[in-house]
Amino acid sequence: MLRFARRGLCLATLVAALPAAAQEVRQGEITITQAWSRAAIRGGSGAAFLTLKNTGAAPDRLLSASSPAAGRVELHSMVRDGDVMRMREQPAIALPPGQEVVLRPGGLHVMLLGLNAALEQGASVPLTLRFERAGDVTLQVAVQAAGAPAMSRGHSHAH
Ligand SMILES: [Cu+2]
Repeated sequence: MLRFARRGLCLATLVAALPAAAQEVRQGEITITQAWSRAAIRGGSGAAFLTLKNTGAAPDRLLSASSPAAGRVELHSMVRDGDVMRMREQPAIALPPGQEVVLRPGGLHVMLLGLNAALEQGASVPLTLRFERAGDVTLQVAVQAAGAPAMSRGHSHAH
């Protein structure tokens, strides 16, 4: 890193690109990449996003998630209701064999409710995912700026 210290622009580019490429986690046939969350305040709620790839030949499902940082963690989707996008809890997220499922703003996400500490930019938060076949895995979710890729208008965190 020191070698790049004088090249301010390059360093900034590297840092900005880091969260997306920071970590690849494998659990059984499931590969998890690009785990990130937006910054959020203590007592509020946040959302975590990640990419799940089922490299196996059998279907799997993400059944639930948990985190010591949140009082409760739910799997959510976004559904259009007239002009407004609303969040809906999902009992599970299907992971078809050979396919990639992307949790992203405006779509599927892992909802962190009742944060017991602020999610601060640059920090990371542990998140445990429970898969039907692959089992449990804990990974670190990189916290990005609160304004990082905008979530769809109308995404309400009021629960
Ligand atoms: Cu949500």
